[in-house]
Amino acid sequence: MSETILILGACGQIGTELTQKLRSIYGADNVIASDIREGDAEMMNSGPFEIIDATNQEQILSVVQKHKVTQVYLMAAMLSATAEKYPLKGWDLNMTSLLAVLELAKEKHIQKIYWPSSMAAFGPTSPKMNTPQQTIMEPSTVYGISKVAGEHWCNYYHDKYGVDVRSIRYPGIISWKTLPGGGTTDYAVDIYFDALKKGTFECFLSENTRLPMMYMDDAINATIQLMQADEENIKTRTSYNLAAISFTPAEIATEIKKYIPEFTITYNPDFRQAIADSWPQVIDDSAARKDWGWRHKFDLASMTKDIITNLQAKTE
Ligand code: AKB
Repeated sequence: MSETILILGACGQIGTELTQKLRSIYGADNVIASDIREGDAEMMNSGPFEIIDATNQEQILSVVQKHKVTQVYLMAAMLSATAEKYPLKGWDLNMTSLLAVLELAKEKHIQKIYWPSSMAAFGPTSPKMNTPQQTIMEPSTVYGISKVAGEHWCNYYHDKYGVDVRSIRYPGIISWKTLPGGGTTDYAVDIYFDALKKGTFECFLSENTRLPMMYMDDAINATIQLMQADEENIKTRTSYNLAAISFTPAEIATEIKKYIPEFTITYNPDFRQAIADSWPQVIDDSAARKDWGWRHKFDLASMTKDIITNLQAKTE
């Protein structure tokens, strides 16, 4: 069956690259990008685009009906650091948008939903090493609370109404095409830009803060692979743990120095340190590997090489 896909939050860090990849697979006309405001020229010119406030169920429904949408990827969200500053706004955006698309699926307007959860769904009482798929989940951030609640809503709509909703607990996602905004793992993106531009970087996390991370290419492949998996292979309807690499600011700096020997890093931890300290260090994603065949491709060395090569080529 042919698919028509709507991406909510298409202009964000993951949405931008997800839109490009889905357009290359399903055809540009079959992937409708949307966001609360217009995107850059590439986004606006590469296929259909609609202005949608992801918390407005009526707006979503009218675009779903206009384009006969079958699948929705809900990528609009307020990330951990920003949501700590605006707790109720974070909760409202993250929850209202999810409940809006779950309701549309319940009413059979759409057939399949993708919704990202995060490692932020874990908290200080979760095991930090090899954090299991199922374990204690008592997050200490608003973002994390919205992710745990969202996971349970997904599971509830699946069990109660048969909604085909699929989800991944993303680690920190590292990209060079579109910058993230408002996350605690953003340092691992900013560091590459500052290394190339200024030769130095002030890190808002301390040198030995180990966090699970993943290169964007792997994250996009995992997302699409999960959405394309046969329904009988999806055994988890809360959200799947997903992992690739775990590193500290000191380790990423060492890797960057292989390309930019004069690069220096300083540490000035701020409020984001407490958020990072509440999260896992290494995640066990064996359920995703077993159920739908997830494998990551990039480690810290290959990711760094790819990012630096691409950023250098862009500035030449
Ligand atoms: C954040 O730092 O808030 C996000 C996440 C881990 O979900 N990148």
